[in-house]
Amino acid sequence: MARLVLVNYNSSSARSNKPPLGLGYLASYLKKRLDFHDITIVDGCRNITSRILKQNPDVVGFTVYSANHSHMIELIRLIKRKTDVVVLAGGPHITALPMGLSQDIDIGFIGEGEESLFEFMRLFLNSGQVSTQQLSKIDGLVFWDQGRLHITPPRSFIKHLDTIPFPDRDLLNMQSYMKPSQILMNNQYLRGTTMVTSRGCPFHCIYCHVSAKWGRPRFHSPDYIVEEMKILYQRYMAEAIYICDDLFSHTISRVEEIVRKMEREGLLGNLRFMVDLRASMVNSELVALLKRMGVVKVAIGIESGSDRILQFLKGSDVTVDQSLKAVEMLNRYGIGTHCCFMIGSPTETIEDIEKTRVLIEKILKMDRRNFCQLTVTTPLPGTRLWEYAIKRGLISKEVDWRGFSLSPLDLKRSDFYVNENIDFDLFKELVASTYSLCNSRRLVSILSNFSLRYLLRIVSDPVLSIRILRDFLKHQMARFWQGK
Ligand code: B12
Ligand code: SF4
Repeated sequence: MARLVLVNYNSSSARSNKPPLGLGYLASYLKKRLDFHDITIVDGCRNITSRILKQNPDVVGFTVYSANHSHMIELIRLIKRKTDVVVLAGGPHITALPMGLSQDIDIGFIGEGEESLFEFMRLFLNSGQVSTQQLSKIDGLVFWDQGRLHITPPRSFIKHLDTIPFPDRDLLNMQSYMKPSQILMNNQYLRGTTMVTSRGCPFHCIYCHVSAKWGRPRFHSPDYIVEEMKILYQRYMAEAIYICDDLFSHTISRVEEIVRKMEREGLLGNLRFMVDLRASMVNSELVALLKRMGVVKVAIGIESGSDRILQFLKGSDVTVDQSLKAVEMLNRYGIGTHCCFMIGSPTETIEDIEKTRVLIEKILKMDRRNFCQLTVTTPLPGTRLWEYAIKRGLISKEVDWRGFSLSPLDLKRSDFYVNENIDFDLFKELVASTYSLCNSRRLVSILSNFSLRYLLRIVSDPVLSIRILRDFLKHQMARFWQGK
């Protein structure tokens, strides 16, 4: 019997505290369709090579992000030097740049992985190998054959998402993922985790890979969603769930049905949620529903205080005024926001950045539960921004992924800098001061969110106390070095 190991490798620079649900779905799908159970998921960054080899695998499958691409190739080379395994890779980077498949990877999986991996594993389990002739009959693959890359026709999406079982969280170290320090909502550390209720997004923001990768949105049914919530609540004892769909509120009737089902299952009031919304979709009917569901935090891509830049990034259906009104409305219902901003976009001027800074200040002053996050506009492969930047010669196609990071704290090289107006050294200073501004009210916010109940909980849990202190100090240090 063959053994499959699925790997989500986080380099120390891109460490994740959220479980790799994509691998969990792949595992549960193979179990369902093939009755194949010899699957392990190896996650994290410590001793990763020995942990993979210990499983004695026949096939190893890696998730590849642009951010971890170079680390991943190094890891794959190491594994291949030590053992003779078939190396598969899927995920956002392979999907975005299939023709850039490294020679170290035997087969790349483009887009949604469940059906393609099922077809591959079915053949592999039959004879212990899969010929290139057989591979060419599987949709959604890219592979090497005698030094040449072959790409098969695109894989069509699974029509009914509910046919995919819940991600196999038992293969993941959920105890570690669900430590209270991992899900932070309104500065309260809760025992929580993530789930996905849909795939795809109807919008086409220039910097985002999602609509290109996932196509038109598909949804899990409210029955499926609430059943998964129930498992997270009862079996994994979750207090909070971050629904990391790209856009949770596609329609109000869908959210309504979810809330009704939650009520019937006795879940209302027992779970707190964070969801992602688009400002143009926020209205009082939706916000009242979210409040009822238990949503305490909403992530919104506000991106810029300049309408000109915002429209370049997101299209003409969102304005700065609308974003501000969305935050105001959420706050009115007692919901905190996680507002995402980006600076360094093409054609952006110092005046545009100033408008963004003014907006950040306004939002932070509006409510202590508002948090502003800053990233540097980065052309990710598979996005229109990537095409735009290549076409204008702002970046090179031959990118060294080792320098890749979206974090303002890692801004060392200009390889991914796509603004033509502001000198890179000056830009670094602007990033540092805007980053500091985003975090300027953090302490006030932390202190004002301390309820007596929460304080007692922290005091009675020394591990949680140490974690909170550590996170706080880490953050202050980062601010200090940024300011320097
Ligand atoms: C939740 C999330 C996170 C979480 C958790 C990530 C995780 N461990 O899964 C956190 C917050 C940690 C995170 C971090 C980052 N993320 Co993120 N994230 C997402 C988000 C919103 C959902 C991921 C998800 O669960 N999708 C649902 C599952 C079903 O899809 P999936 O994981 O892609 O897996 C499917 C396929 O890709 C494929 N597949 C995946 N792996 C494999 C492996 C094999 C062998 C096979 C056969 C198939 C296969 O099959 C799976 C099932 O269909 C996506 C957007 C999106 N909708 O995908 C962005 C997204 C993946 N993230 C993105 C980015 C940029 C990042 C960061 C770089 C951000 C940062 N500033 O650091 C880091 C990188 C992390 C790293 N490890 O290097 C980009 C990736 C773009 C790119 N070219 O790499 C995305 C696409 C969003 C975007 N901006 O466009 N992210
Ligand atoms: S950023 Fe959000 S709204 Fe825009 S295309 Fe991506 S997922 Fe959709």
